[in-house]
Amino acid sequence: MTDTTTSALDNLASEDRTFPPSPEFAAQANVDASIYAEADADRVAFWGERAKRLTWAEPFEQVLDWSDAPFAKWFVGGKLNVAVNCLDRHVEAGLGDRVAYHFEGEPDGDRSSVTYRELTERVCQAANVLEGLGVQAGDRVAIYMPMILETVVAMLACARIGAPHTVVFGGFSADALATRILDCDARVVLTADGGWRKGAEVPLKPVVDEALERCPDVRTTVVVKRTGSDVAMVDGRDLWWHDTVDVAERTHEAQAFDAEHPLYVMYTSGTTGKPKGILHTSAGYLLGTSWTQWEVFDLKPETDVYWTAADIGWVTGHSYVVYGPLANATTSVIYEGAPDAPHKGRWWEIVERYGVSILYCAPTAIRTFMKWGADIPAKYDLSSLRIIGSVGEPINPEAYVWYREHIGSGRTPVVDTWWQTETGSLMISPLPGVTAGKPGAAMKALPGIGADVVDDAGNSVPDGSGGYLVLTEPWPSMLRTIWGDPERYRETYWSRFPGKYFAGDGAKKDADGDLWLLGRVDDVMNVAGHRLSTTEIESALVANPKVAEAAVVGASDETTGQAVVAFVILRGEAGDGGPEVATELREWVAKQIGKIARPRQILVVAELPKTRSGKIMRRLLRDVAENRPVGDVTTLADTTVMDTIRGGMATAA
Ligand code: 6R9
Repeated sequence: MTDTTTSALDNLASEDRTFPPSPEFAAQANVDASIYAEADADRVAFWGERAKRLTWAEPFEQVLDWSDAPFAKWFVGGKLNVAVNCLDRHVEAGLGDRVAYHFEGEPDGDRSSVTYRELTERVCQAANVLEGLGVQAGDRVAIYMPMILETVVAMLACARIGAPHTVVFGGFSADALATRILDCDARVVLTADGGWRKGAEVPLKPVVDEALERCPDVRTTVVVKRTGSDVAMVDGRDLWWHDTVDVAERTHEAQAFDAEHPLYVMYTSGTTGKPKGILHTSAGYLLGTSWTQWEVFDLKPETDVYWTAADIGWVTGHSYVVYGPLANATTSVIYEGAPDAPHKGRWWEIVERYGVSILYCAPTAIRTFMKWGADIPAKYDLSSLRIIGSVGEPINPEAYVWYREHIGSGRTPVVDTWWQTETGSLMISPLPGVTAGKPGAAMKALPGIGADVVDDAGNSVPDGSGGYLVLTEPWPSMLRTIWGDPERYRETYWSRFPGKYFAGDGAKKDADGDLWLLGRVDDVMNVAGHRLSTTEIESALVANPKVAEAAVVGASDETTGQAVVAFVILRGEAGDGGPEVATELREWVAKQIGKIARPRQILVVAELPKTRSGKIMRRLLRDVAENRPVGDVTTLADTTVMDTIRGGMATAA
C-alpha cells in the first residue's frame, strides 16, 4: 500500500490536536511508562508475572509453548476455574457485599443490583442445574438471551463446569442460531421468552423453537421468564428457569480445569460464507481481559462504576461486561435496551443515577449522540466520568473531540482501543496516564503485544506510510483455533504473512510511529490508481459541522476504476440541508483531502445500514451505489433501512 494512500493519509497525519494526560491523572494512574520497558525486556516473563493476578489451583510450569505455532499453549500445566476467579475468590476476600452489577431494564423503573455473594450463589444454582441435565466438562451450551443478569449467570455457570458456551446475539434469526448450534453441536440451549427493545418485546423463545426444528440433537432448553409473554413449552424438552435454577442448591463445588480448557466459542459476523467459530480458552483469556481492563481503563475496583455499553452477545460484552470486570471485582452497569428508550437522554440518566466513572462504547453510538445534539447530555450530571473509551470502528477525529468535550467534560482521557473477536482483549490503545492521545489514533501496541504495519511483501513500512496491520507475537488471549477447522485458522490468519497474525485491517504509522486504523482492508478504494481509505473520507465529512455521520464506498466507475460515493446523515441543526449541501460537501472533501477524494456523488440519508454490533455494512451501500439489487440484509440491525435509502435515491433521481 506504500505507493498509495498518500494524499488521503496525509490528511489524517495532519490531525495535530493532542490531549496529554493531566499531571493529576498521571500521578494516580495504575501504570506508568516503565511498563513498556518491562514488557520489551522479556515479553514472555512479563506475561508470566501478570498471571499472578489470577488464582491458580495448580501453578503453571511454562508461560508459553509456541513449538506448534500457530497453535499456542499458554500457562502450560496450570489449572484454575474461571468462575472461581470471577466470583468465589472475591467473596472469600471479604468483597461479598460489593455490587457486581447494577441492572437497568429498559422498562422504566425496572432495576436491581446484585452483589458478588448473590451472583456467586446464582451461578452455583445454574451450575447445579446444568450438571443435573447431564452437561459435562467439554460439552457445548448455546445461550440466546437478552441483556439481563441471567445471561451472565448462564455464562459463568458454563465456565464453572467447564462447558464452553456459545452466546448467540439475541437479534439473530432462527437460521443464524441453528447454524451456530449445529456447528458447535450444542445439546442444551439457555434462552428467555423475550427481551425489551424500544418499548416492544423482542421474542426469543419462538425463534429458538424454529431453530430447533433443524437441530434434533438439542435435548433441553431452559427458559427465563423476562417479558411474561405467552410461549409454547415443549413437554420433555423445555424447562422454566424459575422452576429449576431459582430453586436449586446455592452451593457448588468447582473443579479446576487446565489453563487451555475451552471457555467459549464466539461466531464472527458480517463476513461472507460460513461464520467462523472463534475459540477462546481459560487462563490466557481471563488474564488478557482482566489485565487490560485494569491497565487501559485505569480501573480502581473499590470506587469505580464501570459501564461497557455493548451487548453481551458480542466479544466486547464477553470481555468487558463479563469476564474482565468480574475477574477484577468491578462494579459494572448492564443496560438492557436502546439509547433512545423512552427518551434520548437515557444513557446520561444512567450515568448520573449510578455515578458511572468509566464508559466504554462504540463510535456509532457517539455519532448518533452527536446527531441528536449536545444539549441532551448537557441536561445530566456527567461529572462522575473520569475516563471514556471507544471500540468497534475507527473513531473519526471529530467524533473523538465531541465525545471528549460533551461527554468527558473536556477533561477525561479518551482511549481508542483496537482489537477483535479473535484477539480476545485490547491490543492497541493509549494508556490514559501515559499517552498523549491523538483524535482518531489508537496509538501503540499495549505492553506485551507486538504490532506492526507491513507492505504487500510483509516488510515493515517506515513511519509516515500505510499498509496492513499485523501482530508479530503470540499473546495470552489470542484465539486458539477456529472451532472444528484448524486449517482455516492457519490459512485465514497466519498464511498471508508467514509467522505473523494478519488482522485484515489497513493501518498507517504517522511520523511519530503512532498507529491509525483505516478500516478493513476490503474497505480500501482504488480511485484512478490512488488508494483511498473509506475511514479517511468519512472523517473529513464528519468534520463538517453539518454532518453527523457518513459512510463512503467505492463504486465501480468506467473512467476511474472506482469512484467515491458518500452517504451522509446531517446533524439535527442542519435540517434537510437543501440541494446545495451535496455540492458543498463535495468541495469540502476536495479541500480537506485533495481533488482525488472528491465524492462523485453525495446522498443525504436518514439512516445507515449497520450490523447489530454497530459496524456500517458498506457492502450494501455499494450495491445501491452501483445500482444493483441489494444483497443479503439479514445481519442488519434494522432490515428496513435499505428500503428507506433506496426510496430516497429514487426521489433524488
Ligand atoms: C472488538 C471488536 C473487529 C474489527 C477490527 C477493526 C474494527 C475495532 C477498532 C476498530 C478501528 C478501533 N475495530 N476496534 N477499527 N479502531 N478502535 O469490535 O471486535 O467485532 O471482531 O471487530 O473492528 O476493523 O478488525 P469485532
